[in-house]
Amino acid sequence: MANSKYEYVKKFETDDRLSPSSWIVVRIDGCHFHRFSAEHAFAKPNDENALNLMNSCAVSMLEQFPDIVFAYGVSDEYRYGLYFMSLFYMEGNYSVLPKTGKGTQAKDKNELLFQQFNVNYDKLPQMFRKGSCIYRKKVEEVVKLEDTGNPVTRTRSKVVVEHMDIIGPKFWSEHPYILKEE
Ligand code: DGT
Ligand code: MG
Ligand code: MG
Ligand code: MG
Ligand code: MG
Repeated sequence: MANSKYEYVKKFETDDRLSPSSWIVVRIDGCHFHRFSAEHAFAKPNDENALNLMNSCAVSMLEQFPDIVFAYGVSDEYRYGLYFMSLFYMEGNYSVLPKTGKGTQAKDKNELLFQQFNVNYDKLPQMFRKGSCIYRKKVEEVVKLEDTGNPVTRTRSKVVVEHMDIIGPKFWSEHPYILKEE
């Protein structure tokens, strides 16, 4: 990013304190992943095995660290969303990013994808199109059957990997418990 046209993003970094109700998102990006993927002959533009491996790592992260409530992976990067923690409250840089991006010109990108890789975006697997989301899903589990045959269930949290749209409100209204503190 240094000395590139994305240098301007630095301007959004400040070392002021976070307001107490801010979410913390840690972004981890593969270093020189372009070179790494060439050296290891990764499939272009998406290598399914590599993405699955990154997803497995992210699942382990959620299993080990209860403070991570949501993870989103795309390309060589993963973002981990944490409940606000007093430990990080005092230090670190953060960016307050403008809410609207420059128009994404999805049509142009799809055209480029088709020309360069002969890939039809609409026919790609969901993982390549939407990225990967890791979160704790509430699932009903049958623990035993009563004498009458009625199942006794309990709600359990299971770390899952899904590839769905998280930009719209649908997912969030269906899973309100993700962003609520226990
Ligand atoms: P950086 O982050 O500044 O050290 O540089 P890079 O090379 O990691 O570049 P970045 O993070 O801006 O962009 C990710 C690069 O990794 C980009 O060149 C596309 C490549 N890449 C990501 N996922 C895949 C994949 O599944 N297969 C292949 N062949 N390349 C991938
Ligand atoms: Mg980069
Ligand atoms: Mg970089
Ligand atoms: Mg990278
Ligand atoms: Mg990247």
